[in-house]
Amino acid sequence: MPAKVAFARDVDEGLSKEQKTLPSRYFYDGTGSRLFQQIMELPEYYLTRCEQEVLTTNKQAMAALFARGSYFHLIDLGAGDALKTKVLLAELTQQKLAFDYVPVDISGDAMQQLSKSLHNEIPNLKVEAVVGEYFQSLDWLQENKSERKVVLFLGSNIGNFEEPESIRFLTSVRSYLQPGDQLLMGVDLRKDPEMILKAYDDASGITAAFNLNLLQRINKELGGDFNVNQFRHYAMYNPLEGVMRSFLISLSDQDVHIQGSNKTYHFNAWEAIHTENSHKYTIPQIKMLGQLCGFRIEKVFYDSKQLFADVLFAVDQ
Ligand code: AVI
Repeated sequence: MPAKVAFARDVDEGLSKEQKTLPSRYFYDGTGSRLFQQIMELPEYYLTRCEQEVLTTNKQAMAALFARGSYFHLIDLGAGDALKTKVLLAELTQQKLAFDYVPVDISGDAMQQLSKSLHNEIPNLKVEAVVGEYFQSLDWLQENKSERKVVLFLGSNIGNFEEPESIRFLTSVRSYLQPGDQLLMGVDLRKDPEMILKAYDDASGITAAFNLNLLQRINKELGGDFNVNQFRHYAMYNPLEGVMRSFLISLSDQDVHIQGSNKTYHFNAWEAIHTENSHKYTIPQIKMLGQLCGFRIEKVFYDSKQLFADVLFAVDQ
C-alpha cells in the first residue's frame, strides 16, 4: 500500500474513534525529524545524553562482546543521524572487527545524509542503508537469516510501542536471529516523575511544536484544514504504569475537514487526541519482556546516574 494511502487510512481510523488517537510514527516528516534533532539537544531531554554516555563509556566492553571471530551485520533499527552509533562504529573499526553496517530508518533523507557522512568519516566502512518502517526492516533480517547479526534498537524507541506491539516486534526480530546473534536495546528507566515530565514538556516549547507538527503534516499531505493554534500540547506521566503520554488538546468546539478522507471530524472544546506513549522501565520488566520474546540478558550497561540503560540480549538455542 502506498505510504500516503496508509497515512490517510490511519489518520481517519484514529480520528473516528470515541477517544481520538494519531500514531506517533507519523511525527517524522522532514520538519518533524528536524524538531526531533532539536529535542535531542534540549537540556531537559536527558535520554540522548545518557545513552551517549553509556555507549562512550562502554564501547570497548561492547565491542568485545560483539566480537565472536566471525563476520557480522550490525543492523541499526531507527538509525536517524546515528550520532550515538558512530561512537560504536569508530570503536569496532579501530578494533578491526569484520562487519558491515545496515542503518534502517523511515526517513529517506536521513539515510542519504548518513551514508554520505559515514563515507567521509569512516571511508572503509561498508554501509547498506535501508529505508522503511521497523516492521518492513524485518524483511531484510529474513533475507539474510543465515548470517551473524547484531541488532541495535537504541534511543528508547521500544518505549513508543504499546506493550502487545513491543512483544510482537521483539518476537519477530527474534524469529530472524540465530543462536550467537545479539540485540542491544536502549531503554529509559523509571526515575523522578518531574524529570520525565520536563523532558516531554520543555520550557522552550520544542516538544510542543513537534507534537503539533503532526496536524501540520496532515494539512500538507492530506489536505486537512486544522487550525493548529486551536490545539495545545499536553503531556502527563503516570508513575504507576511508567508511561509518559502526550496529547493534543482542542481549545474550542471545532470541525476539521480532511480532503484525503473526504470527511469532517468534530472536536469538542478540551477534547484530547492521544498522540504518543513513551514507556519507562525497570530492569526486571525488561528481563521479563526479553524472556517472553526469546532473549536472555547478557549484560546491562548504565550511565553514571542510572537514568538509562543499554541492555545486551543474547539469543539462545
Ligand atoms: C523517539 N522516541 C524514543 C522519543 C521518546 O522519547 O519517546 C520521541 C519523543 N517524543 C517526545 N520527545 C521525544
